[in-house]
Amino acid sequence: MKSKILMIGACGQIGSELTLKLRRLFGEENVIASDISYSNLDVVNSGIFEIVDAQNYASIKVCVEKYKIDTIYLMAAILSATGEKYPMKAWDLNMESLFHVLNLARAKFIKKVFWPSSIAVFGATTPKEFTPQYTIMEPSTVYGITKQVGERWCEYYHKKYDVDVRSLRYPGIISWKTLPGGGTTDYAVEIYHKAITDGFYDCFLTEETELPMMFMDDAIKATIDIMTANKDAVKIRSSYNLAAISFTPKELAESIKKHIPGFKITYTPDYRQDIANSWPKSINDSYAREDWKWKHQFNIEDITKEMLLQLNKKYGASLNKSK
Ligand code: VAH
Repeated sequence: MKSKILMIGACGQIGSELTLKLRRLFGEENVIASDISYSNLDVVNSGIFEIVDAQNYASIKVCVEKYKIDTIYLMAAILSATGEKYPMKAWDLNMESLFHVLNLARAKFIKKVFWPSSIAVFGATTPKEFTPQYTIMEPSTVYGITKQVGERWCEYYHKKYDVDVRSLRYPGIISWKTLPGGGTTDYAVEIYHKAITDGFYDCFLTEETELPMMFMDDAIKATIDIMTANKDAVKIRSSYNLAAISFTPKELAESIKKHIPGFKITYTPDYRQDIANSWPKSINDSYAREDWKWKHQFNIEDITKEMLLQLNKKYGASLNKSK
């Protein structure tokens, strides 16, 4: 029997694309999208959509019972940069939503949970190159703290209550369909938009700030791979390191210049530089590659080519409209 999926945070950067992909894979009628507002019309208009408050247990439970949900993807969260502006809001949303979903699974209202962690669980004292799955973790952002604590609770609920919760430590995610919101890696999305609209980008990180990154299609594939893997293959129930590539803003700009020779970039680091400095440069995801055969596909040139192709279409269309 096909899964009945509830996507919480379906209007967000990852949630929106995950919803559209799952609808194509499992049928629109089997993927219920939800968020706190109707902020992504592609998602709202492509299938069943419900307003669900991720911080309200009853709000989630009503939706689970109404549609006989058996699987929840919990994609609602406040990310690193915004979390530093509103620390208690970030703690409340990121933790309350996780407990509600884990408790629904513990009470057997649902069977399976996906919950995203992040490389933000690592801190300045973590080895920065090829960061291992098991190592020092002293996150210095509220977002990173919620992800570290969340991983502990996921593993606890799995061991204590046999909850089938699965998780990935996402790197920075690059996509063209939905803008990211409030992340430190958002420069790697903004730069493509500005390269097309302005031919210029003022980057909020320094040119040599190397960070782990991934194209959205790879992130979506990894998420579906781990959620469809045999239960016994998912040996790590805190969260798996997940990697594709790493690059600096300078390297990304060079990749764009191959397509837009006149593109110019300047660097004006802001408060997000301190966050980026505390994160790894590259990630060792050998456990994911071994346990459930993870393999990334997109390198920096593939990403730049696809981002510029799709955004040129998007802006070209809007530019034509404005004429
Ligand atoms: C952020 N995009 O920048 C998120 C992500 C690894 C970074 O968790 O906060």
